[in-house]
Amino acid sequence: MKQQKLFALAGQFMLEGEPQECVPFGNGHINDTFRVICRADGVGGKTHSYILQKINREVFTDPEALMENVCAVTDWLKSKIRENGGDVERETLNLIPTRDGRMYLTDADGECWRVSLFIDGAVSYDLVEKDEDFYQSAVAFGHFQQMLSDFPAETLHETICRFHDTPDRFRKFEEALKADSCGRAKSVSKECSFILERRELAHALTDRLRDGSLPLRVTHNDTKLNNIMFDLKTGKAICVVDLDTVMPGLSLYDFGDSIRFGASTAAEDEQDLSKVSCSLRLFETYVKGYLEGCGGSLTNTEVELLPMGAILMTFECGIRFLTDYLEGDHYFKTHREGQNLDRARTQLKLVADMEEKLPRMREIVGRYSPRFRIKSS
Ligand code: ADP
Ligand code: GN1
Ligand code: MG
Repeated sequence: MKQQKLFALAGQFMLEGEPQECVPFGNGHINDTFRVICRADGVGGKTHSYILQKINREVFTDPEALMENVCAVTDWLKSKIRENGGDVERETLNLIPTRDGRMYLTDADGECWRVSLFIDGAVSYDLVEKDEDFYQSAVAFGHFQQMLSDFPAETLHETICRFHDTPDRFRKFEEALKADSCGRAKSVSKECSFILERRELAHALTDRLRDGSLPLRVTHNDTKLNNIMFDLKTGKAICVVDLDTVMPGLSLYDFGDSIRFGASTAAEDEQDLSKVSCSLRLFETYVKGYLEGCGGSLTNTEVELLPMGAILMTFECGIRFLTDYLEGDHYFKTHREGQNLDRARTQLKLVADMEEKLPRMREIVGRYSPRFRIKSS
């Protein structure tokens, strides 16, 4: 997109200074994200950075509801952060209103844009570089869960219907496979069989929600490592970003999605599957941090099912990537041919690996949860 158009869009928000630079930023799969650098008038004027994002309208069909959620959740978090003596400008997202007081802007093409403060001196990671970072992210996501534990969940909109309803994802996959709109099904029969053999698995969490053995909570629902910012000086995970999918859900979704992405020994789109496995060392690191961050707020059943959460979220993501591949890659952004298929393959490889490691995963969880001793069978 042309700089001039981006400058004009950014200029409609309450920014400090004039936009000087606007560059694509980050590795998200959904929204279009830019970093905008503004400079105040005069020589040596102070610079201010912002994140400008185009909300993906194919994914988020009701931007008004989405932005209401983000505003409500960030207001809530800000009051908690203040109570804890934290820095509200760096520990949660700060949305910048438009010059006419709206929280987002609709352009002439009907696209929706929003701006938030850029979190300076911080970075996000696409792969775990140090175990300590993964531990920090676990504490932060656990703490995020805890800060929202008394948020009135019924006031939140469901920004994506049935987002982590794995049986529904399974049904949609079967439909895509049947329709085979791009003629790709034949080339992925091995992957499809792997999924189809696990029809029962898809119900592992939703059945427990339905029968009341798992509590509905306010959850982030997209807890991958690059949705958390780390302070460059202290190394601490300071801010959870990408709040578009915050809505009622299961704690196991958040735990599981973090493991799926962060405990893998390879990138999400790695083509050499021999490099892909679930690191039990990283699994243990995350369990420790997450249980600490949650501060004893999880029930025994939630703790017991943490390993199952990891398997389910990985399985679901594999199903989603493969469905998107079958349907012609219209949901997740891709940067090369076959990328969604590669992503699906890594997820399915991880599922197989986690199934084998399940007894050891349970044993690890048992070690970190004194209230709960899990049999490793
Ligand atoms: P997507 O939904 O496409 O994943 P995100 O909201 O996660 O979009 O943004 C993409 C990336 O931009 C994030 O992974 C993070 O690295 C970076 N990012 C997002 N918000 C901020 C912010 N306020 N300050 C600094 N970096 C940010
Ligand atoms: C998307 O937006 P991003 O890149 O943080 C997706 C997640 C998937 C993830 C897979 C709204 O996350 O659900 O798990 O890609 N977000 C949405 O990497 O669908
Ligand atoms: Mg993201």
